[in-house]
Amino acid sequence: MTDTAHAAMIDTADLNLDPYWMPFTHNRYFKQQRPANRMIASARGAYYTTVEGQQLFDGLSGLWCSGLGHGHPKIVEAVQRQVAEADYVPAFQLGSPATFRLADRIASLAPGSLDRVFFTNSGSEAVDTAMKMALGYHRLRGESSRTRFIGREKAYHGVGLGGVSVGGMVANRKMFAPLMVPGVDHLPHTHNPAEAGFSKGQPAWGAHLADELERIVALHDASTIAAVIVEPMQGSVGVVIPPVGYLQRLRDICSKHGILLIFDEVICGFGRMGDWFGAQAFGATPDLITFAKGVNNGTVPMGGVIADQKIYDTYMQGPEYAVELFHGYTYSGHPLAVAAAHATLDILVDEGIPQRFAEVGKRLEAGVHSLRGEPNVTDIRNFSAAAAFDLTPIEGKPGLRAIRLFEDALKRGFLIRFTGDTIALAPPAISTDDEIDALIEAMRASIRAVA
Ligand code: PXG
Ligand code: PLP
Repeated sequence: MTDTAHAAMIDTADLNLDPYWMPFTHNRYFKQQRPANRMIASARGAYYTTVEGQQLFDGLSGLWCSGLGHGHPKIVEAVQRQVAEADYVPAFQLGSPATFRLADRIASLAPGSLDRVFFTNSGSEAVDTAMKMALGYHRLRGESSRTRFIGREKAYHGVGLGGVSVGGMVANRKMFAPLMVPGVDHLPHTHNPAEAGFSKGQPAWGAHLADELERIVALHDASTIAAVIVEPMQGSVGVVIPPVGYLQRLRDICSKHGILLIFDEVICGFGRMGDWFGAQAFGATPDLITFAKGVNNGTVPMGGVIADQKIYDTYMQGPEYAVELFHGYTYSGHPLAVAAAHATLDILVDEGIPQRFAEVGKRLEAGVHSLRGEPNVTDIRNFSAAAAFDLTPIEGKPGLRAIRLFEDALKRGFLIRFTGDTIALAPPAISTDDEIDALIEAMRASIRAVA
C-alpha cells in the first residue's frame, strides 16, 4: 500500500537536531549524517514515508509493535472518539467500564488461570511490576527469604532497574551496576549455531540447558529464589527460539521448588508467535505474563502484567478498605491506550491475526533460509513471523557490517533492525507474499553489497 497523499516533501535543512537526546541511537553519527531516509513523515499500512517522500517497508513492524500496520482506520477512529469523550481518567481509586472490560478480554485470551490484569505504560514498567508482584507474593505467604531473581544471558527485559538487573545484555548493564537489584543470577542462553545452526522453528537441541536452573537452585537454595524470568522467544537480541521442551522443563523445575515463572511476552504476546501468547505457542504456562507493544498495535503507550489468580488472591488480605498493592502509574490504563487496545483486539479476533502471523511466518521461513550460503551469513533462525540471521563481523569493528546492511537496505526501501551483527525481521501480519519475497531479495542484495 503506497500513500501518495503522505509523500509530500518536508524540508528539514533548518531543523536543529541537537537538543533531542535520541534513545538507543548513535546520536553523533545520526546528527552528522542527517539521514533523510531515517526522518519519518508519516506511516500507513506496512509503509513509512520519509521526509523526502521515499516509501520504506516496515520490516520490524515499528519496534515489534505495529503488527496490523499503521493508521488502521478502526484504531484511528477509536482513539479519536475516546479523546473527545474522556481524554484522561485517574487510575487510582477510579475506573472506567472500558478498562474493566479490557482486563476481562485480555484475561480470557491468556492461558490457564492467568486472569488478573494490571496496566502499565511500557514493557519496562511491566517487568518491574511483575518483579514486585513476585516479591510481595512470597512475603505475604510468609516466605520473605525468597528475594532472588533468575534471568538469562542475552535477555532484554527493558530498561527499568529491575529489567536491566535480570536482563542479560552487557551494554545495557555495565554502566548502571551500582543501581542493580542484588542477588540476581542468570541462566545460560540457548543460542548455539554449532549444535543447532540454521534451525527452522524450534531447535531440537538444547532442552537440557533448562537443567542449569537446578544447578542455580542448588547453589542458592530454593528458599532464596522468588522468580525466574525469561522471554519465551528472545526478540531483542536477535530472535533466539526456545529449544523443544526447554520452557516445559523450566516450568517443571520452578513448580517443584515453589519458584514463580514469569514469561516476558512484550514481543511474543498478541499474535506474533502464531497464537495469543508464546505460552500457548510453545505449550508452557507461567505464573505471570508481561505484555506491551502488540496489545494496541503500538498506537498509544501501554503495557501490563497478567497474574495467576493465586497471586492476586494472596494480595487480597488485611482490612478491605486498605490498598493491597502499593504500586501503579499515573497513566495506568490510560483511556486512549484502552480504546486503541479494544479496537486492536477486535481486529486480532475478527480477522484471526495470530493465524495470519503464522502464515506470514511460513513465507518468511522459506525466504530467510534461502539466504544460507550468501556471503558472511553464519546462522539463520525463525519462528512464526520472526526471523534473524547473523553476519560475520568486520575484523576489529563489531556491529559495523550490520549498520552498513541497515543503511543499504534503507536505500532499497526496506527498514529492518540490527543488533550487534545480527539482522532481525518481523514484518506485519498484513504483509503480502510479494512483500515478504521483496524483503528477502532486498536482504540478499544488501548482504552481497556489504560483503
Ligand atoms: N521486555 C521485552 C521482552 C522486550 O522485548 C521490553 C521488555 C521493554 O519494553 P518497552 O516498552 O519498555 O520498550 C521489551 C522491548 C528491538 C527492540 O530492536 C526490542 C524492544 C524494544 C525496542 C527495540 O528488538 N523490546
Ligand atoms: N515523580 C513525581 C514527582 C511524581 O509526582 C510522580 C507521579 O505522581 C512520578 C514521578 C511518577 O510518575 P508516573 O506515575 O507517570 O510514573
